[in-house]
Amino acid sequence: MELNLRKIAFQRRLEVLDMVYNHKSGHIGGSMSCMDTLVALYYKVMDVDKIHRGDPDRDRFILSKGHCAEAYYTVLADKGFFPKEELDTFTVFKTHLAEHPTYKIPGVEVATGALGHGLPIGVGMAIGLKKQYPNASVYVLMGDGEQAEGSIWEAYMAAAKYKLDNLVCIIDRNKLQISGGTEEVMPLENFEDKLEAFGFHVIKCPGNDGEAMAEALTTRVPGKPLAIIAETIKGYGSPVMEDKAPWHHAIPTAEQYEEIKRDLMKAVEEA
Ligand SMILES: Cc1ncc(C[n+]2csc(CCOP(=O)(O)OP(=O)(O)O)c2C)c(N)n1
Ligand SMILES: [Mg+2]
Repeated sequence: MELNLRKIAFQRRLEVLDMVYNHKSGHIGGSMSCMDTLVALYYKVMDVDKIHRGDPDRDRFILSKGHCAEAYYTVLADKGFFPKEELDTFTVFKTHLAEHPTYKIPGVEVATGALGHGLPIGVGMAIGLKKQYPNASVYVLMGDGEQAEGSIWEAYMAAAKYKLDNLVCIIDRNKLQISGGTEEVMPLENFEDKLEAFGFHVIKCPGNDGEAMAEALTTRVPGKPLAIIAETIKGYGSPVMEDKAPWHHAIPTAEQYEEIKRDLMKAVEEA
C-alpha cells in the first residue's frame, strides 16, 4: 500500500506540539520544518528493519540540528524504536528523551546538539562504510543557520576529496535561525553555487513535500557527494508559527496551542 507521507508528517507534528506544550521545552519551529525529511527517510528511503537489527551495512542517519530532537523522537517512536508513551517523558528528570538526542536512545547513532558536529562525524562514517559496505548511505540533516559553523565547510571539502557518493547532506533551508533571518545573521547567498564549487551534486527541493524529498534522497551521482537544499517553512503547519523567528523555541500559550492543534488536525484530514 502506498503510504501517505504528508498525513504521517502532520500526525507526527501533532505529537511534537503536545510534547512541547506539555513539557514547556523544545524547538518547535525547526521540528515542524524538517518533519517531511524525517518522514521521507524513515517511511520510504531507509531500510528501517536493518537499523532495528543494528546490521553493520545499515544506513546511518544523523540529526546534526540536534535541537529538533522532538521531531526525531516522534518518528523513532512511531517506527517502534521505543514505546510511544515515552514521548510523554520528554525533558522530564532522568528521561532518555532529553532536549537533544543521545546514543542512549534506541535508533540514535550520534549524540548531537552542539551545531557543526554531525557532518564531520557523518563524513568519517561514510569513509568507513564506503570501504566495507558501499551500499549503505549516510544521511545528515543540518540547519541553514548551522552552515555558519566552520567545521561544516571542512567536512564538505573532505566529502568531495574522498568522493563520498554514499553521503547525503540535507540542509533544512527555512531561512531562519535562532535570532533572525539567516541572510542577516550570516548570509548564505549563492548557497547552491558554493556547494557545487565544493564538489557536490546539488538538488534544490520543496522540503515540505515528502514525496519530492524521497525522490531527491534516493538520487546518487557516482564519485560525488549529494547535497539537498530542502526549501522549507519554519513552523510549517500553522500560520500561528510559520516563518516567524521567535517560534525557534517559543512555547505556545493555551490559546495558541488550541489554534495550532486545529490547524494540524485539519491538515491531517485534508492530506
Ligand atoms: C555550537 C552551537 N552554537 C550555538 C548553538 C545554539 N543554537 C541552537 S539552535 C541555533 C540556531 C540554528 O539555526 P538553524 O541551523 O537554521 O536551525 P533551524 O532553523 O532548522 O531550527 C543556535 C545558534 C548550538 N546549539 N550549538
Ligand atoms: Mg534555519
